[in-house]
Amino acid sequence: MSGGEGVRVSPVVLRVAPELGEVVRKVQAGERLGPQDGLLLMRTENLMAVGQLANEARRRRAGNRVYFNNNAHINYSNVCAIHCRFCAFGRARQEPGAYTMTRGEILELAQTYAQAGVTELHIVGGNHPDLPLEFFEATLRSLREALPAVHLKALTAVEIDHLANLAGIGPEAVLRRLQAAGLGSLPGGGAENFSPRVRALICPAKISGRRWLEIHRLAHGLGIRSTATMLYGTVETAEEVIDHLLALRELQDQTGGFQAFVPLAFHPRNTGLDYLPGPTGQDDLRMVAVARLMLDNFKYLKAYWVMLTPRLAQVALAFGANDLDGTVRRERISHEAGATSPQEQTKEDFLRAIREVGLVPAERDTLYRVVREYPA
Ligand code: V47
Repeated sequence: MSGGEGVRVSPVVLRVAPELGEVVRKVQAGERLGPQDGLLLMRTENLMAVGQLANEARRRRAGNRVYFNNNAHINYSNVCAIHCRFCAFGRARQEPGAYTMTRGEILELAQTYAQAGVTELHIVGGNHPDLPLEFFEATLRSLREALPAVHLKALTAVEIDHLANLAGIGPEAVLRRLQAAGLGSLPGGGAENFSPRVRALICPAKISGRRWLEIHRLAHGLGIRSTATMLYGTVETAEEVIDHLLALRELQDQTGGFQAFVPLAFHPRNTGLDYLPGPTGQDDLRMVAVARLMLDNFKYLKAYWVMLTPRLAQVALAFGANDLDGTVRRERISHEAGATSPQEQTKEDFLRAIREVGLVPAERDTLYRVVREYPA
């Protein structure tokens, strides 16, 4: 963050949370926060003070617009060769409930969504043991030919790594081939928490955090923008949250290729970690606020209503978030893990949620170009 002007942190913050004095000073001076500042923000009992600081940082960095888009998710297959303990979506090939869509089915569903006006398809699935790179090239090509105006945000770094292994080539070559076939950007899934300790406990067979970052770096180098995420509410410590955010901030300093950050609230139901309670509502808000304060080089921070519920996502707009993701339409990954949010939000739902809290709605495309502005 640069320049201290415009930060209006109420003196009440300092009175009720004196331990944040140095952090408040840094935010006001536009100084970058370090790991110890992050830990203070994670640990202070005064969540409202953290929220107020983050709200001011959001206002200064990104203004009063709150963004959303008209998008749809297509989860092409739940067949997955790695069995992450936090996931309720993945299935072994022969397991009841396993499904894989054909290219024709994906195209047909995409066309239905396009008729409803979507500008983005978010296409992700499991690490399918026998869907080769050629399947994804052909699928993206048919989608691009049929729907040239729709942005294809497809395949997480985990799937890119898997396709590279199947094809016996490197991830950069995979990204180049997919880009030539119509890939527009990479979604942020699969980051979880980068800590090797956390990964060993919750997703031991998944690519490392280092590999996830390397694939996003390669994508940025090819001009493919991407999203950053972090799963929270499993077994991570406050230090591991801050380290994850700092790793994202460092890569963003180097490439500028991340468009947005999305904290993902763990949903335990039907997962191998169903004995965990999952994050509290206060954890959800703290994660949004801490991310806004630590990620000073990210302009957009999503309150992902699918995992937060639309009501808490609206509250998160006062804790540093400035994007509500999109209409989504049909989501399986968190709903299979117990998410209680609806399957879809309409444009009117977003307009109402944003206006009710005095902010200004803007419909965007995937690359954050404003498609339509609305009065406050
Ligand atoms: O990759 C899986 C996580 C991700 C669970 O790129 C879980 O703009 C909570 O990545 N509880 C999928 N989280 C969602 C995702 C996403 C969502 C919205 C926008 C963007 C973007 C990306 O959700 C998975 C995994 O990291 N996840 N299981 C669970 N039980």
